[in-house]
Amino acid sequence: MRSESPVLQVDQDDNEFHTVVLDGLRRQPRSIPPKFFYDSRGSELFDLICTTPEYYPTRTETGILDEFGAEMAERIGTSCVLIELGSGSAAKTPLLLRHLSGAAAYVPIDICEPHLQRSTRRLGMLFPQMRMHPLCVDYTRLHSVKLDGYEGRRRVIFFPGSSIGNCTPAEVVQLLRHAAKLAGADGAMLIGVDSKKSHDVLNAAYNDAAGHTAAFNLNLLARMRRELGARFDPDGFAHRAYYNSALGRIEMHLVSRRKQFIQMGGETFHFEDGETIHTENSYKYTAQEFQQLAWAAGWHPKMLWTDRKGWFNVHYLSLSAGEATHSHRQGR
Ligand code: AVI
Repeated sequence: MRSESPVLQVDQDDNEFHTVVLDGLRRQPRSIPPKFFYDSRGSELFDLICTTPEYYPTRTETGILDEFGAEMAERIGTSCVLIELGSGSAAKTPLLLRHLSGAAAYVPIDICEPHLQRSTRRLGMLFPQMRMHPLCVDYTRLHSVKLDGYEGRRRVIFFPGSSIGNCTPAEVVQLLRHAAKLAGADGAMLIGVDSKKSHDVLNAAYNDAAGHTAAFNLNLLARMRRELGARFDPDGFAHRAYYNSALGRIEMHLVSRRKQFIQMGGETFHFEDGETIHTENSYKYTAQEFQQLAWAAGWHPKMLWTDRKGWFNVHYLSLSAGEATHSHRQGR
């Protein structure tokens, strides 16, 4: 491996989980943001979700990257610095990195340090010539990321997996603005976005028969017990996920199976039977809806690749207005 930097921690707040959970339990309706799913176990469960037959986004996006990775590399420039947000296990990254022969560096950014270490090691072995520059930070705090060096190289933000769908539309615009700042004047972005489609397909994707999505959702409660000393019966809650068509999003909730309470930090939180903690939104966008958000954040949508069924889009955004625009390309 050419040069593997140690994982750098950026601006972490050890108490954040505690503060945010208490705050989320105090509010009505109750909610805890999805970034807290991703402890080590949660990240493993997410990888399992991605292997289920129902969860189509991973294999669909993988197919697009496999088919069009070379074209994407040509658009972003093969000698760029590739900055991946929420890199996780970086399973799809080789499909792009294999075409970036002259890349200055690969900069994975992820909240989960063990995951970051494992994936950086694996990619370092696959691409020994490439500099690995991992950063352990929550990508929703992108504004706190400073990346020095790499002058004269184009910076390209790679954000696959449709993780952008876990932000509200207003947060999307803010995150895309921060990404534009990090990318700099002639920067670019490749971003995977899940599309609107049949409600049956969407509902099945978040209610897989193997129960991995349920375990992923319920793991949040296990974390609260283990890490925050929260006291309650873990069997007292169940997983619920459904497509909210009015808002164009999947919603995930933890539903109280009966009247009960959670004790934490000296406070008691009463739950009615059927009351929920809202744990995740996963927004789905048509190509045009997403492009509107990109425009609002200062990006120029220049191209998009999609699969045969149009279930998933990978958008190419540029900060230079003058760059050529191409219509979209659909997979086989
Ligand atoms: C990471 N993110 C894009 C996933 C999604 O589809 O919203 C997280 C997930 N939640 C349940 N299943 C997958």
